[in-house]
Amino acid sequence: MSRTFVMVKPDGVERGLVGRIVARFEEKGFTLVDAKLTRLDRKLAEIHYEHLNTKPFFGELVDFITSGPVFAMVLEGKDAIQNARSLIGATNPTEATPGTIRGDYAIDVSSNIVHGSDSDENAEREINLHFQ
Ligand code: IDP
Ligand code: MG
Repeated sequence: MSRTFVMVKPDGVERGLVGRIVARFEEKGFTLVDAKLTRLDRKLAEIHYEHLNTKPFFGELVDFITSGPVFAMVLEGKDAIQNARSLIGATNPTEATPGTIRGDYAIDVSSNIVHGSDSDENAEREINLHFQ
């Protein structure tokens, strides 16, 4: 068993998709171990996405993720990071397979509905960052 950090982004919350997205993870077999509706301040968002701070879209990314409430979760299950990433789908929704969350609910890479940790060490870092 391992844990991952998943967050419904402001577009998903605004579109009323939180319940459906949580259900997708529960149906897959994950256990929800912690969750909160919250809003990231700029500093927290910059730390969350610090690995991308040299990218040209970094400012836009921080603007977007701080633009409204997010729904942050800790999910537990076997191979949690990999299983969550495969359910979430490719970063660019154009390449995300139908049946994945991004494949079914998103159309634009800059508002792709959901975040999921990409490695064991980032999962631990993100859980500690958002659920102190
Ligand atoms: P991930 O969310 O699939 O792990 P990352 O490479 O960690 O993808 O990028 C974080 C977020 O930054 C993506 O989910 C996406 O919303 C945004 N992003 C990634 N690449 C681009 C881009 O080329 N233009 C605009 N936004 C991007
Ligand atoms: Mg990532």
